[in-house]
Amino acid sequence: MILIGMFDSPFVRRVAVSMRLLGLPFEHRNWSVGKDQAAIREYNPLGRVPTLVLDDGVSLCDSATLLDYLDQQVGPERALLPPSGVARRDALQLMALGSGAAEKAVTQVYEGIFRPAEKQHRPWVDRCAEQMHGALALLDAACAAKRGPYLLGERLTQADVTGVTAWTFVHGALRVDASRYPALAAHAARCEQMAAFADARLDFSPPSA
Ligand SMILES: N[C@@H](CCC(=O)N[C@@H](CS)C(=O)NCC(=O)O)C(=O)O
Repeated sequence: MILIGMFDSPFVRRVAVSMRLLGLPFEHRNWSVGKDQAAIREYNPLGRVPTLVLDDGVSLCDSATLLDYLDQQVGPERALLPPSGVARRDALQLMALGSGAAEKAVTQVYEGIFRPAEKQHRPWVDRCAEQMHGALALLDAACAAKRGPYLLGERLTQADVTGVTAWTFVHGALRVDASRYPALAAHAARCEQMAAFADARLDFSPPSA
């Protein structure tokens, strides 16, 4: 499989980390949504990343679609999203908070890199920041309340992958202070030591077009 997109995208990164955790090898095309837009569109008319090109040539887009596909490949015993019940509900909710925070962070970053200074609208950026912080506060509370090494207990799930990659992105790209979300920052620091996260390491200079 070919994974398209840079690891400075939290959405690309949650897919890369998941593939590594699930033992699914991939070739990485480190393409930027700015300068490599035309190349990305050949595989995904939305021009977005992550895009995953399967071995039969089919291209899938949107990280949620990709994560579902990858879980299906390994079966319910190894899938990162719990198969049913309260664990599935809670994992999906935490994933929604993580990806929602990441989306609001990406919007703030894009305001700075895709718009000329005179067209940037501060109230919109502030609103996105507030929404992002609302989600981060809930993720931090979930990390503080966790009973075990991972968000849902003894086993690492997609809630951890999405929450941690979202935090690492906002901390790196927007310089959100770790002291504001100590439990989330500590959980992320532990997970980032794992090989699956380290292999998809991003060197944070803020994302570029
Ligand atoms: N909901 C999408 C969001 C993906 C996304 O926002 N990707 C950004 C990079 S972080 C992108 O492709 N931006 C280029 C664009 O939207 O034109 C997902 O989960 O994959």
